[in-house]
Amino acid sequence: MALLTILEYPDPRLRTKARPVTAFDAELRQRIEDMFETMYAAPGIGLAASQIDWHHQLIVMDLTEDRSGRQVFINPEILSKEGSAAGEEGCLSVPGIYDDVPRAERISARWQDADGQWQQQSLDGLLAVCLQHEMDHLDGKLFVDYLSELKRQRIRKKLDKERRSRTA
Ligand code: K1U
Ligand code: ZN
Repeated sequence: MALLTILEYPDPRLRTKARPVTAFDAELRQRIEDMFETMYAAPGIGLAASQIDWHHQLIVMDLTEDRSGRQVFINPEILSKEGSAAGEEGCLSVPGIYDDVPRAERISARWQDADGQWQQQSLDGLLAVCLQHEMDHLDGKLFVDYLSELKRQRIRKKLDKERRSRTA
């Protein structure tokens, strides 16, 4: 297993559009394991492949505290959206920043699992919010894109300052 580097805002590679996953092989299974290890170490509840600079439609998620709820979403599609839920979100690519983002409250989605089998389910609560956040990553979109330009400027400055003090 390997800990992978998570790209940080405003890295332009985070804007790359992810391509579909086509090979459901041992290499993909290893990447999924590495992404779970990286997400747990961060720590986070979700991670999109775009964040580790692999631009394919792969997401891992675990909303449990005891790491018992591993979920893998490959080539996900949202079929329908209902309601609205504006909640506070964080992002491992924008460390230490939390803000409200407007999301659909319930979604119906389909995706492939690690064996390539199609799954379809209605999702709500944090699972629905997290999947929308991670699917934005696959589209090259970040939660800060929903905020004002002034907030984004402040966030860029804060993260720059933190990076400079880390490397000093
Ligand atoms: O995509 C990411 O960067 C992961 C992100 C997912 C997410 C969180 C909240 C709302 C929407 C999407 C995170 O995991 S941020 C960290 C976090 O939420 C968390 C960390 C430790 C324990 C519990 C939560
Ligand atoms: Zn994120």
